[in-house]
Amino acid sequence: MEKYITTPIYYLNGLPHIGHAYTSILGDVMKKFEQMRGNDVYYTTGTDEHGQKNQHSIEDSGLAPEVFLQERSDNFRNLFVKLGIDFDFFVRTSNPNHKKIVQEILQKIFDKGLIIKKSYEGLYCEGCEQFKKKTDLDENGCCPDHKVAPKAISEENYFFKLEPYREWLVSYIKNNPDWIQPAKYAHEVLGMLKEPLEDLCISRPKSRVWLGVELPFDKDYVTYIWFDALVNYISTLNFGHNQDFDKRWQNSYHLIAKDILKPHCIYWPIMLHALGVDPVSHYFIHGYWIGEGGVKMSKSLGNVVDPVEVIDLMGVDALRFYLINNMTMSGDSQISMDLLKQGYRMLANNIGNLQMRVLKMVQKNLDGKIPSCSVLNAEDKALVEKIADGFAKIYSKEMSLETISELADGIVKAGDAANAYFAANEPWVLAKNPEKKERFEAVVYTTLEILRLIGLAIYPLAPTSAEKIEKSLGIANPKFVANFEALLLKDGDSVVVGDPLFPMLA
Ligand code: ME8
Repeated sequence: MEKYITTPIYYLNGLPHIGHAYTSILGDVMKKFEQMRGNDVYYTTGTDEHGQKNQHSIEDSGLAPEVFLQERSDNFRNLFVKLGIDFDFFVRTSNPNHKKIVQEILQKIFDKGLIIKKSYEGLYCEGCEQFKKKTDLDENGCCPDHKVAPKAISEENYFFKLEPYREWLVSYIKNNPDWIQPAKYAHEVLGMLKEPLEDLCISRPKSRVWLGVELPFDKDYVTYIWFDALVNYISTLNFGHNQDFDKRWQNSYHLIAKDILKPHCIYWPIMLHALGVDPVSHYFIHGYWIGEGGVKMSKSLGNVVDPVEVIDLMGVDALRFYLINNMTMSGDSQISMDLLKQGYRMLANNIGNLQMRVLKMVQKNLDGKIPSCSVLNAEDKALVEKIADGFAKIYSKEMSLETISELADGIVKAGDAANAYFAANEPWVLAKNPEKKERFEAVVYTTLEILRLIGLAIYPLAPTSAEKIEKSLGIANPKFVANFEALLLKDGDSVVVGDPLFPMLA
């Protein structure tokens, strides 16, 4: 099946942090998970290069806009490459094809008579790039996310009427309970739809904002950043110029954090509906990584964990695993260097040590060769099969945030079970007794086979480690396919004792 996974495209007013890394890693994990199940996935991430917030950063930098945008966008792209993120296309909204499609869509909606011009007064939060209602603000009259009072703005602009679509959207959400996941966010959106929707201001006068896509029907204006940015999800598929557009769009997944629920789950489906296009098939919405001080990490607040520092300390896979394993489904999740180190040690003790201990035993006592599975007793087999079936079950589920988090949990549990089995059977004692040779071989085979299954299952989360695990078990060209048949390790194959998967931290 053809599938399409997207992340938000990130603003360029700061450096990428753990929050951005997380959503883009999550998309990559989902892509690999789907690929292991035989699906053909197109995955995009990228940068949002227009609007007032980016414009002010360019002005502050003193650089030429193209130079600034290129440099800042490359920061994201380079980090994502470093994180092993296998995107198929890196979106940049400054791309001429994207701009052309934004203009075509605006013209279509304008020609349908859905856009009007009027003067407007409102409170604008530059951090959100959105007008705010008084009821959206905290007790100090500030934006709850950015802790800054929005600016009062009065100007003539173009507007897109949302209210005529409200009833349709409410029924769509109610009739498609899996559309917005987790369900609490669907309820949140339904809450926003209780009141009539204000007209969406879709333009900005060039006198205030010059960094944007010019309106095709008025040269004095640029397009509102959200109207432009959301279109990336279909301009990437070359909407309006691609006969196969529906093939991907009908199995599409938007990954976002809860900060951008309203533009994604209200403006975007309405824009598409006005164009006669179905909404995205699924939204997967996650919470925030909360930094020190207990507030959302953000560039504007300056309390971010630097992903490059984490990679330099503990490597890509440990960071990827930590993020997937520790984002709670119910809300926000704490992150700090100390917590990351704890997560690293857990991986090192759980999978890393086990792998090293058993491989060294094979090297020392079995001439480096994998023993035969014929010596396994019923208990050994039951353990391997239980773990294999557990992974098979997870890999047969509908893809969701929950499934991916269950996968991380299943890996840790399989590692725990293998460690408990290893400790209880004391192969280091068996190895010394020639009469127990068969039992020794059975314990070693069982442990190696569980490691093989873990290596397969962990691939989406920790691809380099997965490859290392499989290769250490004598599988020269590992294929990462969701086939969890048990007892496939071949006797006589040679194990390879390499460096530890997760060495002691400096
Ligand atoms: O909103 N925890 O860009 P943005 C978890 N350009 N995820 C986080 C996070 C945190 N603390 N901080 C950021 C924009 N993110 C628009 C999007 S899409 C058409 C346009 C992640 O740079 C998360 O995915 O503010 C969040 O939704 C996104 O970055 C916001 O990135």
